[in-house]
Amino acid sequence: MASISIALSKGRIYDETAPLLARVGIRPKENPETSRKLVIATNRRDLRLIIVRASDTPTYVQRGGADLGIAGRDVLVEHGGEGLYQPVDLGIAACRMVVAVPKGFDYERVVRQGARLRVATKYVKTTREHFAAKGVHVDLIRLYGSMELAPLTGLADAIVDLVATGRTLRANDLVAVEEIMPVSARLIVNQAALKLKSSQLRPLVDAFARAARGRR
Ligand code: PRT
Ligand code: MG
Repeated sequence: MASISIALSKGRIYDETAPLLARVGIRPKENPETSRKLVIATNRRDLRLIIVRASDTPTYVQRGGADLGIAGRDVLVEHGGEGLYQPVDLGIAACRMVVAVPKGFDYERVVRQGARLRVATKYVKTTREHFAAKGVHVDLIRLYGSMELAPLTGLADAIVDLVATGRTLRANDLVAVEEIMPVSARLIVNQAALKLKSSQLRPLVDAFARAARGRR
């Protein structure tokens, strides 16, 4: 049997994927959260887990570094999704991508008046497309994390980031003024692998789909 691999990231994605893996019958030999190994064997001799940065998952699967992957819609939209099938919305790691501004900042007025908006985000492409569609001129400031800090320090007028409970925004006196998209994690598949290893991959994709339905 050919060897197959699933790329996923530690933290939120692994936490919420672990019960799905169990339901699909995949038992990692080590806990990725505590192990330093980046390639983790499982109870299935033909299947291993590849531990990657969340934003690298689509790249690994697109280029065949992994056959399957689990990635947030935020990461997939920003990547573009070329070379990937996205057959299953797993419904896990749910949140929303929003535009947020400091409390008291009149976002609607800036948009109405067509003023330039300085927006900090790690989702540069998604953000550019969102504001282009609205006809709003933006100066994009690319950050790699802690976007919430940008408006507090005068670096930006607004941010585009993910919100789950809303606690982080509140703690930093920011408010969401616009939803860009609802986000959850999807199962992704390398298109060539699905053809070449279809006898192994098709049943796995179906099993993930059933496991995801089961958790709702
Ligand atoms: O850490 P690294 O740089 O490797 O990558 P990452 O930070 O993108 O990874 P991780 O593990 O933090 O997130 C992985 C995926 O989880 C994301 O790509 C999303 O699809 C999903 N997800 C779901 C979230 C959240 N919910 C979320 N709340 N990712 C991040 N957040 C952050 C958000 O950016 C903000 O800073 O949590 C904060 C807001 O949370 P609340 O609950 O205070 O609103
Ligand atoms: Mg993180």
